[in-house]
Amino acid sequence: VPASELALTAVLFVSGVQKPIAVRFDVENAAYVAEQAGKIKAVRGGKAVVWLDLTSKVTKIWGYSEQGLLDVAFHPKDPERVFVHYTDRQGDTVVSEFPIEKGKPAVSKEKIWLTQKQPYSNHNGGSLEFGPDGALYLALGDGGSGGDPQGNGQNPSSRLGKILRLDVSKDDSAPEIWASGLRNPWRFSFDGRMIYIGDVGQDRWEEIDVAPFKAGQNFGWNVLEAAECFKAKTCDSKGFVAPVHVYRNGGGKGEGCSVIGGHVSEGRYFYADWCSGELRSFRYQKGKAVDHEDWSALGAGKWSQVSSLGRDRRGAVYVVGYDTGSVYKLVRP
Ligand SMILES: [Ca+2]
Repeated sequence: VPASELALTAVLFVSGVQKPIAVRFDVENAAYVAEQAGKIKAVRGGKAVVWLDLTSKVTKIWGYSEQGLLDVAFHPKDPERVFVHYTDRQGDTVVSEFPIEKGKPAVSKEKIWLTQKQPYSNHNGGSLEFGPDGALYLALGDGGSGGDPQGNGQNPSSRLGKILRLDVSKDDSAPEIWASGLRNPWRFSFDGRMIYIGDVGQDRWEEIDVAPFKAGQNFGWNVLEAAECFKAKTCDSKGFVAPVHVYRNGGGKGEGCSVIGGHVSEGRYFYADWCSGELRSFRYQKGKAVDHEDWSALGAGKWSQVSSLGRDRRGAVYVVGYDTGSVYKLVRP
């Protein structure tokens, strides 16, 4: 038992939610759980109550599909603005905003900021995060299928395979491409002036990128899968940001199947894997991932299929269990 396991324990935060994919916190640090089928539930006194129902707008979900409601983000300063990221009834991406009036979102006043055609049902990205500059950042996957057949990751005129920046302080902003060369960055987060991206891998490698908060960086997909050439035997990796941490995936032979990017708390970056339910952390130091720790034992009998991690406004980390329909909070005992 690593010594660090003694310093954290996982306590049940809320249960009885259906296929949860995110836990988020508003300006007042009140918690909300987003369900993939389209409901956002407010957690009040340990109970989850429907707060915003987008079921009629989002793609009907099935099995372990990658569509539906994907994330929710509360404006960091304005308590009357909430943003959502989902795939619609046609399977296309929508990022929109609802005004919050007297604590309730006005469902009829949806403002659509972005729509994006999706060529395949998978790799829709998901994350919605406010950056240190106050703009809203969102992740779009490479469009799907396998291997990025359309070459979207490296196509500077496609929004797919990118992280986009949206200045929501102006009424009529258009999204700009902020980072490229990503396969399916389901979850990314900011910590100070750094971005941490969990980029879900193809045949061999799950990847975590850590980079300065700076526009125009290219993370290599699909020339590279993590640090390896993807299709060609040799390739030119010049100009691509190399991952700081990778692990093997694939067919139960690897360590997992899909990285779930997480959050930094007290200097540790926590992340998980969708299949294995593993929860791990590292510290980012001078371009390297160091002090790797395995927290998976905290989840024994508690969660399976981790879909997301959360961080509240005081810095505590949460684990979202998809199959178990529950959220756990990591606390110091
Ligand atoms: Ca990469």
